[in-house]
Amino acid sequence: MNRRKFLNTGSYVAYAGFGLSHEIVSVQASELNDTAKKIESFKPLLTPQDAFYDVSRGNPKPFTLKGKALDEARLTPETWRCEITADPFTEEPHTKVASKLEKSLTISDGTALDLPTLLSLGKKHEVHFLKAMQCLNLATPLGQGLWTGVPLREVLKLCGKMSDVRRIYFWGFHNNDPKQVFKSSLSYTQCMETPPGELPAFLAYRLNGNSLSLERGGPVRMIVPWSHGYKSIKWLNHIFVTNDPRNNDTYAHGNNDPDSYLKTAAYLDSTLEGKKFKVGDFVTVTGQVINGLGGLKRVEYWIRKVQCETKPLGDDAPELLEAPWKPCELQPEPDWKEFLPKSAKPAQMLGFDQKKFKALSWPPRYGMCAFFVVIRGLTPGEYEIRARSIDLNGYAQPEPRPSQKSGKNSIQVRRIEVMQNT
Ligand SMILES: Nc1nc2c(c(=O)[nH]1)N[C@H]1C(S)=C(S)[C@@H](COP(=O)(O)O)O[C@H]1N2
Ligand SMILES: [Mo]
Repeated sequence: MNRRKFLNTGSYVAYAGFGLSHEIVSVQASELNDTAKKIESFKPLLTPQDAFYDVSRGNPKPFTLKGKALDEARLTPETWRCEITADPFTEEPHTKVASKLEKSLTISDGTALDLPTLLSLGKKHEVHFLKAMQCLNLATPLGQGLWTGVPLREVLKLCGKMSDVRRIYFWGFHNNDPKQVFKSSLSYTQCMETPPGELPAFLAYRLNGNSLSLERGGPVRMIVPWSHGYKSIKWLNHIFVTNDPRNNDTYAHGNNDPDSYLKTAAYLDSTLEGKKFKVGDFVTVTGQVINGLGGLKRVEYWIRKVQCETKPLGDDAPELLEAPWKPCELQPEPDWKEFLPKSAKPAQMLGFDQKKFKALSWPPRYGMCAFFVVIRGLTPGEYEIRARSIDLNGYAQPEPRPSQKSGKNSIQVRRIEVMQNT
């Protein structure tokens, strides 16, 4: 980072809070882009396929298969097939009649969906979606990608008329071992109808403009734009419609909210943790913020001086709620025409103004971007730095969904030390 540049272009805002005074080196709008480019700890807006943090069950993990085993698992573009079948299940009082499909698609009768058929559906129905992949149970975003594919509802139409269907399940290759199956589901409505400006659940075959890698769940993976990662099933090979209205996702068994939406939340980069600075140094705080269900108003930070024995603060501690939180900057929106793979069309992007090719919100809905703040003037000592998001309803993280089993969004803290110059 170029400190001179900050010094020359920043206008300084000073304030005092809780006996602590420091300067926020504020960045003028015209300088935002230049400044952001110099911050080395920013994660890229589009995560390369192999740089996603991986969350996969299975033993062996499907992406480690090779050669004949890979063909037998139907995990190559030529061998990939997806079956679509109906559940004959009935049970009083909730499921009086069984679901039906006019036409099932199965491997045994040679009708299962293959990749050429899916790609040809894509010529008419393709969608692109910039999505933050976030595990409901992890406090760091896994990555962000531009996912491309065909809406699940268009694929279901291949089966003709559906009747008495209230949930749609899907799962992927699991070593033919029922104990390893990882499945997820949507309600009939969530599958068939999409709110204006949003995107439907879709079968993705490209990521960042390239074929979806085996490690990221290729040849074909489900993407559920609004939800946490557990709905986005990798190595997809079965779609199963049922009239059982209950949610029986694999994640429901783990005490998780099985119909969660992504949470609006700020996540601090871990690079700051334990860092030592000298008096007069610029302290650059960075992280990533997800624009979730409640939208995003801003990201804030709070820095306080601490002693070794200072007790940790709960997210509802009065000191924290009443602290002098100050706004952070968001990484600027890129020039999408330059930035996105050529194949991405604005008309098929969630939350984009189709004529201007700009996101309707920043970061785009269910996407994320980096945030930062530059601080100077800290006196020697140890500090805690926190960040939180404020949603469009005015709720500060982790409200309005403090239950961490509907997504990890507790307020993160990093400790740094400022040392006396010797
Ligand atoms: N088939 C299958 N799909 C899966 C999983 C899995 O274990 N098996 N894990 C899910 C979970 S819990 C998450 S958070 C995301 C992680 O996606 P990634 O590994 O591409 O980052 O994949 C989801 N899809
Ligand atoms: Mo997950």
